[in-house]
Amino acid sequence: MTSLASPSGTSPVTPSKTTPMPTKNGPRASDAVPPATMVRWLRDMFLIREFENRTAQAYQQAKIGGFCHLYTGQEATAVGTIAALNPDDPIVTAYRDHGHALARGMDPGACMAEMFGKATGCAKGKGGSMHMFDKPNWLFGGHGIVGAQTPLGTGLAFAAKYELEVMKRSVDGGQAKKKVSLAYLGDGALNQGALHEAMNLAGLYDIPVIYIVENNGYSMGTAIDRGTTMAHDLRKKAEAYGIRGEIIDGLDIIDLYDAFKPLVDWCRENQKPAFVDLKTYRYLGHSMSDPQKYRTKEEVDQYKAKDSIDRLAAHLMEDRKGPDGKPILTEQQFIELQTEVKAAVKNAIDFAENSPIPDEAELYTDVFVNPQPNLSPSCEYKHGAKNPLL
Ligand SMILES: Cc1ncc(C[n+]2csc(CCOP(=O)(O)OP(=O)(O)O)c2C)c(N)n1
Ligand SMILES: [Mg+2]
Repeated sequence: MTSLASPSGTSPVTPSKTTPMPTKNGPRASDAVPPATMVRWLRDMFLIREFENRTAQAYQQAKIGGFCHLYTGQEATAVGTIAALNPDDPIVTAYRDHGHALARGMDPGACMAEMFGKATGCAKGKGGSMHMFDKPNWLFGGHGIVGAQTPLGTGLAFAAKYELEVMKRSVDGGQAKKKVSLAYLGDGALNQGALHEAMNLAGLYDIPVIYIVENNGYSMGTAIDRGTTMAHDLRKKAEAYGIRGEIIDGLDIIDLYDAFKPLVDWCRENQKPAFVDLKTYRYLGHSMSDPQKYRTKEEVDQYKAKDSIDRLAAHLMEDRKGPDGKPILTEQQFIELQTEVKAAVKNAIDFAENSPIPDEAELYTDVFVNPQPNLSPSCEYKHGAKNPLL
C-alpha cells in the first residue's frame, strides 16, 4: 500500500488486491438497511423536493438574490451517497448544493436563511445559495467555481489519512479513523485542470476520496458528449490516474446504494480513491434564468416518468415488506410524511423571513486571516457571531 509516511512516488498505483469488490450477485447492501432508514431516505428526498419548490417561489418573489441552482430530479444522488457514509466523513460539493446540505442534516431554517442573506444562515448570510457550509455535519461547502471543490475534497481525505498514518491521532486529540471523503462535481467540471491535478495526487498517494460526477447530461446548455471526451465511459479519465471507476444509476436510490455502499467500504478499508459516473437528471433549468432551448420537453418528461421519489415511495408501499409480511409504508403514513415535511419547509421560510439581516460589523468578520489595514478596521481576524442552528 502507498503510505503517506513513505510515499512510493515512483511505483505505479494499482487497484488494491486485498479486498475485492463484492460481485453484483452477492448480498445487496440495502438488505441490511432497517425499514425506518429507508423511510428516512424518502423523507429526505421529499424534503429536498419541497424545499426547492419553495426556494423557487421565494426567488421569484425576489426574496432570494444572486445565483440559485435547484436540485430537483437529482435528490437520490445526494441522499443515497450520503447514506453510505459515516456522519464524520467529510464532503464537498459544487454550487447546486442545497440537497447535499439537507441530506447531511443541516437545519432547513439555516439553509433557507442563508439564501435570504440573513444573519441566521449557515454562513451568516454571506455565502448565499452556492455556499452552504456546515462544519458540525462535515459539509465543507458549496463552491461556485466549477471544479474548485475537487482539490479541497482531496485535501480533506489527505488530512484524514495523515492523521491515521503519520500523526496517529486526530487533530482534536481523539483517535484517528479510517475516513473517506466525497467530492461531488458536475459533468461540466470534468475538463477542469484542478480536477486532474487532484486525481493525479489521489492516485499517486492512495488518497481515500471518491469523486462523484453527478452526471445530469448537461453543463449549462452543453450536452456532455459535446463538451468532454470519452463521455460514453468517463471511468477512462480516472483509469489514467490508477483510480477505480464505477458507473452507477442515480435515479433508483436502492440500486444506487447497493452499488455505492460497497465502494465506500472498499475505499475506507483500503484507503484508496475512486471515481463514480453517477447518472442523474435535473428537471429544471441550469439556474433560475435558463430558457432551456438545448433540450426537448419530451426528454424531460421521460426522466420525470422515472422519478426517484415516486419510485422509492412505490417500492416501500408495495414491494418492500417488513417482518409481518406487510409493506413497510402505508399510503396514510406517506401522506403524513408529506404533511410534516411541508410544515417543516414552511417553518424554514418563516424563520428566514423573520430573521435579521447581518450586522454591518459582520462585513469584517470571517473573511481574512491576516487582513490588510485597508480591508479591516481592526486588522485582526475575527470570528463572527455563532449560528445556534449549527
Ligand atoms: C471556473 C468556472 N468556469 C465557468 C463557470 C460558469 N459556470 C457555472 S456553472 C457552469 C456549468 C457547470 O455544469 P456542471 O458541472 O455539469 O454542473 P450542473 O450545473 O449540471 O450541476 C459553468 C460553466 C464557473 N462558475 N466557474
Ligand atoms: Mg451537469
